[in-house]
Amino acid sequence: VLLAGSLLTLSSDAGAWWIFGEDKDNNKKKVYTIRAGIGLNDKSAQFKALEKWKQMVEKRSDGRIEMELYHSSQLGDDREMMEALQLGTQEVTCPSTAPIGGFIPEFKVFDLPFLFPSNKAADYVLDGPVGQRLLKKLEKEGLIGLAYWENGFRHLTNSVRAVKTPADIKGLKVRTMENPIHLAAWEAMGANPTPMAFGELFSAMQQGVVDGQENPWGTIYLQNFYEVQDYVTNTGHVYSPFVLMVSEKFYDKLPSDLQKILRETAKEVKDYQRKINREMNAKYREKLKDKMNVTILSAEEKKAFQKAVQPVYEKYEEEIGAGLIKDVMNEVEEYQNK
Ligand code: KDG
Repeated sequence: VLLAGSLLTLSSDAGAWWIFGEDKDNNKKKVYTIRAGIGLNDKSAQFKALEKWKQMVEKRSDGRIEMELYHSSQLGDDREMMEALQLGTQEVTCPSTAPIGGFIPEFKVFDLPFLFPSNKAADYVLDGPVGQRLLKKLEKEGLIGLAYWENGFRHLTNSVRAVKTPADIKGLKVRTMENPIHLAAWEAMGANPTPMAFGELFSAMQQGVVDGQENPWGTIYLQNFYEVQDYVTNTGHVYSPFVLMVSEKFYDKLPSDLQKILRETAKEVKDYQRKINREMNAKYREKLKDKMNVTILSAEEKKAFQKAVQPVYEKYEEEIGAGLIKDVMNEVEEYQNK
């Protein structure tokens, strides 16, 4: 009776009724804002894919999710952004797996040198049971892994000399991502590696704090690294996956239909992101020939680098887990025998 009474009172006053109706509507249309940040710039395949994802999410959620995109480490580096996701002060980021190793040790498996023979083999493992098992582990750290996107095979650039053999690497100061496996691999190849956030890399190369770095062709070109680096070699020493992830604190607040939209669209955009990333890496590899001294190693020459980093597998076997390394290798083999 009381409720009916109050409704009656409201409806007898046109203004109050309007507010009541509007309020109900607002509840249904609560808008959630996602701030998505990455380290690469707005020309990267990663950013183009985020733009596509934003369009899809905003459309499918009928405007109930709004996405703001930030590039070039505007919101911080990979590690800082993951920490912000944990705190719930940022909603989405897409780091390389390398810095994820500092949160979930098992992720270090993907950064073992020369693990994946091709990006198709990487797709098979990442989208398969082992990759998905690891994504799930992120939840322990307050992070929800939505999908693996691609950074790609990394190649060494430097400002000192052309690199054709591991001996040419001796003494080069190489910037690495923040990951002990990357450090160990470069040490094993004779370099003098220094971990550093991506946002500091260009000026570090410009000022000679480091001699070199390693990243995929697209990044070397689109971040203008050729302006401060003269030599590049197709070392392809490691394949870097990206993980598109969302803050669990934020995700838990979303109604389930919106959670589903995020999960589904992240997977759909994955194929687009990988496709344009591969096209860009192929295109910029050619374009770099006009900008840098490019050394292309034969399969035989690459073996010397592979041999040099072999001790890294033994060194990290215990920390990563011999079983996990084996699982990944078995899936790579399964892909190759398909
Ligand atoms: O947006 C991704 C970057 O933050 C970073 O992961 C790029 O490969 C990278 C690097 O070298 O730090």
